[in-house]
Amino acid sequence: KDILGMPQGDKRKELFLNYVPQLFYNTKKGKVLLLGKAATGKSSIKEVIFKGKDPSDLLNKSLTPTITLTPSVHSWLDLELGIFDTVGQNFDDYLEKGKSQIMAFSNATVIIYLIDYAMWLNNSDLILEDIKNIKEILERELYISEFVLFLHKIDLIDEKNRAEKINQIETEIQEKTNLPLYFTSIHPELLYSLYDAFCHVIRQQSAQSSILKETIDARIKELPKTLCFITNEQNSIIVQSMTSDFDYRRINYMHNLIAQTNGVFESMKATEQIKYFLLSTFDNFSINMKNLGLSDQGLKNIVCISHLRPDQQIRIVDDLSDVIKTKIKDL
Ligand SMILES: Nc1nc2c(ncn2[C@@H]2O[C@H](COP(=O)(O)OP(=O)(O)OP(=O)(O)O)[C@@H](O)[C@H]2O)c(=O)[nH]1
Ligand SMILES: [Mg+2]
Repeated sequence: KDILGMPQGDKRKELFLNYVPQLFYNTKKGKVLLLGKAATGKSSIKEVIFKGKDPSDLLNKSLTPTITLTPSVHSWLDLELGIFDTVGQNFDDYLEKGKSQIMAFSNATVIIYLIDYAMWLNNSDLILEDIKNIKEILERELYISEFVLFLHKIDLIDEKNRAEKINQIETEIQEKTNLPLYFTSIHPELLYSLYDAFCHVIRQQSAQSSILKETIDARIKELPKTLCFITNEQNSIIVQSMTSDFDYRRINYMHNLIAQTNGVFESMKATEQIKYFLLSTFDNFSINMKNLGLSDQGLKNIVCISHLRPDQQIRIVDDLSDVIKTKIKDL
């Protein structure tokens, strides 16, 4: 050994070579901080997105309130994401200078402040005060986190006035905070809103995510009534793209159908060599699911739903999965 206690000669070379993958491996780390008052839905969001929990179960049977700051690590494409689920009841502690604040805020890449829709109606001043305080902490402590707002539980807005109400709230919050704002819900019919928001926030951090999104957007843009998405091992949607003529009210129906089909596809894959799963509906939709064979990269299936003929759609999905494989492996 030399004076630093490092082995000499071949042993040293071996040690170095063992470290090479750690030095050059492409995984980036990220930290997502979930903030918000008690019962705004932080833990529910974490369970749905990162643990693949059934959102209907979480709506029917609530989780117990979080009692200590709970970090957990999840892989998300090329990112290793630490999710910091905070204690709503102690929200004010995070605003005070001290240990809780440092644990929560330090090194956060993204801070998501959750606004409960009902609370916004009754107590918007308190919420705006929280947001102002968080902004001040970021400026004072020179944190460079991305700060975004989720207005959560939009299922509680009457469907007839939802679009209008959302517009109105958006204008008001933008005027007062000038922060990126997403409208979300874990209600099964609106779950896509949560996936969309999350994918959007994470896209800024993940090279893979932006490449996948650009690739799919470009490939499907001329296709008739098309929705295409990619899932990970937890069956969470990590990238989603659709054409403007795709009726967004059908997204939920399609997600549910795919979720059911997925179970069948999985058990068949376990015993048979299945390449595609293809369905046709009476209203002329072809639905096609294919395993990407990229589990090492955190990707599972590509799913495409469109008004194409089944054979045309298979070609598109094949094409897309080939392009995706090359691009992901080139990263
Ligand atoms: N209607 C509706 N309820 C939701 C939604 N998301 C979560 N909830 C409900 O909100 C309540 C609180 O959810 P939690 O996820 O425990 O909230 P939290 O922010 O983690 O709360 P603390 O741990 O106390 O800070 C539960 O009853 C959930 O079922 C949603 O999108 N819509
Ligand atoms: Mg919680």
